[in-house]
Amino acid sequence: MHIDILTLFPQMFDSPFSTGIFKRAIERKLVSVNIHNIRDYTHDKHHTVDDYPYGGGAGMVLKPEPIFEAVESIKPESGEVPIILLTPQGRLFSQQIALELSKHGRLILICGRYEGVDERVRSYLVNDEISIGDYVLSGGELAAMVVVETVVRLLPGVLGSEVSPLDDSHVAGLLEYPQYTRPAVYRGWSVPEVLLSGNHAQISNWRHEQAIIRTLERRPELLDKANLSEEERQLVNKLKQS
Ligand code: 6GU
Repeated sequence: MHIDILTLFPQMFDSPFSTGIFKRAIERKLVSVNIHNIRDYTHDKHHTVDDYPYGGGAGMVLKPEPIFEAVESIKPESGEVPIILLTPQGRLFSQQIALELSKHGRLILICGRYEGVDERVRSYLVNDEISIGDYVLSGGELAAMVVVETVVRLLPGVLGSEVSPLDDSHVAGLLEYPQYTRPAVYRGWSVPEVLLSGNHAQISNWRHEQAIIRTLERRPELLDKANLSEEERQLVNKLKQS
């Protein structure tokens, strides 16, 4: 997958892309990322990227020309490429949206600025708008990193064969079960007996039940959307009554 990111703050992307699974994925050519400075697409002496809002009001608005020109210079002539504006007004990001984006060979992300982006960018340039949650960031950069990280770890080969992203919380629609490692007793606190039993069927049942209990306690609304079997639904109902 190839990802282009348009931003006013390219330096912000230095460290996330040079560490961890990202660095490995880039080195193994599973993904490539190009960061473009929107300011490089201005033509005036002062490299102006924003201007006062028509009609008045506080804050500055990102001008349309540099953003259109940046996208036009990197976008291939043909093919459906998602051109995504990161903005608090976008659709709420989720694992499902990440999965959908991971199926494309290319993505173009535009980091907006909280105060605003000229509406013509929305109307005539982008074809998707994403927000990462109901809170305010000064710009779309951190949101773009969240989206890119979530998408990249879904690409084949990125995590290696030993871990499947399909087991993660939110993929099955449930939160993950509790995990333990050695020592078996720490400060008098013991690891649940069943995990030491070596009985794989029992362990699997316990984990599944814990995932359901945890989801019910912390994020009950997720259970309404989760794909549960009849047996699991009965367990949920039993737990709700107790
Ligand atoms: Cl995508 N941008 C900004 N500025 N704030 C946000 C956001 C995006 N998502 C949540 N808050």
